[in-house]
Amino acid sequence: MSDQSTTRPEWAARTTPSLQGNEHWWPDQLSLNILHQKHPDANPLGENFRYADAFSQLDVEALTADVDALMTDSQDWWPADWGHYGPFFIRMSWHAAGTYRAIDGRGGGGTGAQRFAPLNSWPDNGNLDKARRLLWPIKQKYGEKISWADLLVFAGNRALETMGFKTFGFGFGRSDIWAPEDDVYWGPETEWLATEDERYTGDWEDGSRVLDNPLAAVQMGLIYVNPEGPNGVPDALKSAQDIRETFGRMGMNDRETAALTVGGHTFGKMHGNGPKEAVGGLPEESKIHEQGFGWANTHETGLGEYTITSGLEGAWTPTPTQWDNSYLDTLFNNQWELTESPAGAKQWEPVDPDEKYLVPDAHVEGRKNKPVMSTADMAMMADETYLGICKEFYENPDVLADEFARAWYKLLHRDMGPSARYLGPQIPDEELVWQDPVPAHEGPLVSEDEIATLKQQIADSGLSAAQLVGTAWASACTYRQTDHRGGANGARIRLEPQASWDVNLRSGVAGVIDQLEQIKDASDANISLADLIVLAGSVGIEMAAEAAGHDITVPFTPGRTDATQEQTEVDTFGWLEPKHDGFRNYLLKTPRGLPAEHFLIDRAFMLNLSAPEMAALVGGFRGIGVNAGDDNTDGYLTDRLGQLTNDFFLNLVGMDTVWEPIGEGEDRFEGKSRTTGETRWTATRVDLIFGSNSVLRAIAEEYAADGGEERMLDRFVQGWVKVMNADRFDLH
Ligand code: HEB
Repeated sequence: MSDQSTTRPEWAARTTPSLQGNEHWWPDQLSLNILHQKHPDANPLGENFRYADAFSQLDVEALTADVDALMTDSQDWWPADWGHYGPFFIRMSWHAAGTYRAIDGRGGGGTGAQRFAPLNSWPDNGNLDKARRLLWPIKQKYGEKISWADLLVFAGNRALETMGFKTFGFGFGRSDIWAPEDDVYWGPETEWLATEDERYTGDWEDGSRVLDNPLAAVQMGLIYVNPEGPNGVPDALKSAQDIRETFGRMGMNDRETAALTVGGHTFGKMHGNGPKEAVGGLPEESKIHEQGFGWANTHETGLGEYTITSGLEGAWTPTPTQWDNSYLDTLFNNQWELTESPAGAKQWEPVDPDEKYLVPDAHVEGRKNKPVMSTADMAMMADETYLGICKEFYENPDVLADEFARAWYKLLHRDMGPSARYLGPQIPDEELVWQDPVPAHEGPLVSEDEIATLKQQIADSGLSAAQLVGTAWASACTYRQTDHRGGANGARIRLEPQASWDVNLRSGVAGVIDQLEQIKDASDANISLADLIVLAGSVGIEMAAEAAGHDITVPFTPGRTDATQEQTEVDTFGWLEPKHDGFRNYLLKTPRGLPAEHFLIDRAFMLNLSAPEMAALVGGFRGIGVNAGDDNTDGYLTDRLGQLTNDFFLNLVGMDTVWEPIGEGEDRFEGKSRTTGETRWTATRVDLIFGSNSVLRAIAEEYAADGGEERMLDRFVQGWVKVMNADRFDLH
């Protein structure tokens, strides 16, 4: 494995910007880079490329036939075990999708991120560089019509089908990124597979051991758990605990977790037939002539029977390229003892197994090997709950097949959001609650005249601009581009769990929605409450702008529908709760003790906003008075509250005010007149960051300067519409 302490070449210090760049001098400085990662210029397909259009030209049957042929077309440079690449591809797809975590929606196979660091070099992704290269001729043949992201996930799905398993279906539609993701927190460690448990608090003993939020893997560089047991200790019960927690973070329950593990390890083998030391560096640090290949193995031929990947060695079943019930048969009907693989990894082998459990060698004709289990596999038997489920699966293979098919489908598609984003001919009809379904729109869209009437009724309702804007924002701002969940469509803000979220209670959202529902009920227009909430936001903005002397119209696109409570997965929607929303100066708590401004940037990222759009929205909201909580007036740097103005920026960047922290922490501040010393305003870190951070200050100055209010309004409306339509997959 790679040695992280490798000395850097002497020239590196003179070229690599990050070494002597700003991040080196001021590592704690707020970085806005994550907002501008996907620069259109970085996309070789061009700014106007739409994957859905390119995909519509794809011959899916031809692609499938080519993938099928590849499965058994063993290449000398990486021979297939048992002449079938299927299991290898399943592992590749599972590792692509399996980085997904429900808490922040990050990870997953939706972007093809496995092509880039750090994922391409994670120890757990060992030798998957070869799996992707095996697929290259197919990617080459179909070009832009099939994204890498789709191909990496499709290959494993198809692999299951070629080995006799009936999958639940498949949705294409994942478009590629072109550079590593910079926004993902993978953990605090700076060393691969560090075992100091830096990401945990609490202890095993009293059950208080907790994995840091939002992480979903036990060690840096793993997808989930350590196969050899927690930190390499072969304790199957503790392994079960780790499995439960990490799979739970992906939104998988015990049954789904057991089905995935049993189903997955019905296929293929582990690789560790040689000394670990024979394995070279990671792909991202490979020599230039190695062309991106990592894990060069100097043991014997370094491939085929000598392959070293995880270090564990052996197959789980005697029929590793065939769907059957042999995993549980092998697990339940053998006595297991702890042994070591040739690479020194701890694993379990049967004592005197019956001949029928022996596994034909993957490469050597005539040789037979004992099956093996990892400690994580033993967890399926050691843990009472998993054991009960697995017994049921063992006795009812059809139940296993159905639950594995559904869990696998969920695994591959979970990060794609609603099924409206799926493409292709293999999408199942069944609606699944984890897809956050909304009803189809029925009947004619609300007409321009009806919209005008409704807007007038909203304006006459007595609701303030702040209430209208705040409620529309509350409805839409749950969206996250990481897994495309949340947003205004469905009007889930009136359902559980949203209706009970602290931020919504504090903002009086329910009262506003009541009034809007009355307007809706009294109207003949075919408009959903979801649409009406967004329309009300437009009315609020237009009212606040008019009060400041600006005549603007906020574009509104109807077509949303209202979801039911049954269509809303209460548990996992809980992860979408805004515990912080800098746009509304709201902070219930800061995860990981990070300063509040980091969470403003994070939410702006989730909403796909640029820094200028984010700034315009924050500044505009402060003028209108959209803070969560009636008593919360932090950041209202204006003498004419309720109006859409640039006062926030004007008063922030001017020299009239001196700011001082209130109390001990640097969380809230008091702004005093520089001349009289009299207190004028209070503000939070999220407010003051616009004057303190040099990049945000540059934007703030532009908005405060002559002509800046118009520019700010343009960006405000642009950002607003982006947020309101973020989940309108029908429009993109
Ligand atoms: Fe798995 C393989 C672990 C889950 C599927 N895995 C494997 C291995 C290991 C593991 C260690 C070996 C690697 C090498 O090559 O060396 N897993 C594991 C763990 C877990 C898992 C610990 C948690 C519990 N898997 C899983 C899932 C799936 C899977 C969920 C799906 C569904 N795997 C798999 C496969 C394989 C593996 C298919 C084979 C591959 C080959 O053959 O190549």
